[in-house]
Amino acid sequence: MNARDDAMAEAEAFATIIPPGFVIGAATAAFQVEGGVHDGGRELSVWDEFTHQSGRILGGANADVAADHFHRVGEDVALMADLGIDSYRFSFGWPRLQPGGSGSLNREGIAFYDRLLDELLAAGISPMATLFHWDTPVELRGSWLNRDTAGRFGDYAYQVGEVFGDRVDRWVTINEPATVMLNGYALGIHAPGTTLLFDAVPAGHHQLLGHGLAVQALRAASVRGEIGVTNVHSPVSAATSTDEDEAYAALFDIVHNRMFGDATLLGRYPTIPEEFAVALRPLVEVSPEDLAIIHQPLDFYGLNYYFPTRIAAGTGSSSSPDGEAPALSALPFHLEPWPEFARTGFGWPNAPEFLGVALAELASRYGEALPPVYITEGGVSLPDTVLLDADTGVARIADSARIDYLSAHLESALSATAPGGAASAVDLRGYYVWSLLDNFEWAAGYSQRFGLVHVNFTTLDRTPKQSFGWLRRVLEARS
Ligand code: IFM
Repeated sequence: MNARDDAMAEAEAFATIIPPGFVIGAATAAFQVEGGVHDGGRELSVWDEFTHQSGRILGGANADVAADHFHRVGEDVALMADLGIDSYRFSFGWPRLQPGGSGSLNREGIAFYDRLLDELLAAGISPMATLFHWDTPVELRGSWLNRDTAGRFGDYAYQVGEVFGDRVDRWVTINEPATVMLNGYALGIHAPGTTLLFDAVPAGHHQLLGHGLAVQALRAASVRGEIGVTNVHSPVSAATSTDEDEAYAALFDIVHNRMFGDATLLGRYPTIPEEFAVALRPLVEVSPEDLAIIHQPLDFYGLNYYFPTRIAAGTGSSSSPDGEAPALSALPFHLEPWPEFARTGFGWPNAPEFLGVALAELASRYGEALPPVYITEGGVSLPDTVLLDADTGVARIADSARIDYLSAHLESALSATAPGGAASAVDLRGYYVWSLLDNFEWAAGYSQRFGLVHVNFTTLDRTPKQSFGWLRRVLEARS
């Protein structure tokens, strides 16, 4: 057997652990792949503004072209069909569908997503659509700090539901409101770039309100698909067992995980320790009416998992997991490294066992209130290695580390949720690889490649990586 045969035999062996009916998909988001930012009546989002401010994005990159998916949608759906995924998770671009963030939907924007949905369905690929993956229209002044944005989002959700509700199988209202609040409003490394620290909390609360209003709107629009939300969870540990480290770890768990999970699934914010009651006043003083809007029955819960977090008291380095964040040094705690884990291209700890921990935390925190779960994102950025295939002489992108990452994470999730596993109470329904394509990775620009498919950002040529071949074989070989 040559190396290729070995790899295919490994993929076939791996396929045996995937339960029948378990959904395997790949994910992208509008701003990260579409490009065509001035085409088809699209207007600007806060991310367009942010990427054109100097010093915001590594290498001065912007997403004006990104992976040019807007012009290459046919080619990209053909790649998905070749890969054999069950489902594709994408996001509707808010400024493409509703330029300006109010009024009726843009016909050319509708035509683009009509085409995408029709081609997916013709290829037998089930669409999962996210309504908001960070591209707030610039006209919504104050953005998510302004409570009105939640109402605008509900209105947008209703119209999108009316137009596409017959073809989307699963709806995600909002993707990772924690990242938007923390990176965008608290630390200033994402759009809109404010460094409000704890004063950013209203941006989280308003997204949650927007989520609740969007669920109501989608139901009012009688969409036929299931409805959920996607939160990113990072299991949090204290660096030591001192009271201070424990207290800050609990604080981080609140603002990163619990604020979003508890509100959407339990209809309350977590109990705030007295010493943080002033900093987190909007959570302490929230009205029952707002919580009732946020707490909508969900058909599924979307979990994004990338890495665990270790917290220690005291100021630390100014780097967040997503880049330089000088505002971090104003906080009384910091993120400690995890030297025991290998690191991804981004420098994130590669810790598959913590995906099982994240699922077990969902089970223990939410019990009966937890609907079926989809892992709506998981993946790794790696530098490319271009190799010449010894048999064929053809250049290929060798990313065996991505194969290892994906198989270890899927294995961790499936064993944790199997009978007898720490998260056996979780009804885990699927896993979406982040990402289908190399794309625009926010503050890191084009420096972090997460794709199963390599994108040459000069020619825009697509080249499936070794991991694409592995996943294709896994998908073919499953029972
Ligand atoms: O690229 C992002 C995505 O937009 C949201 N979740 C994390 C990914 C990797 O950083």
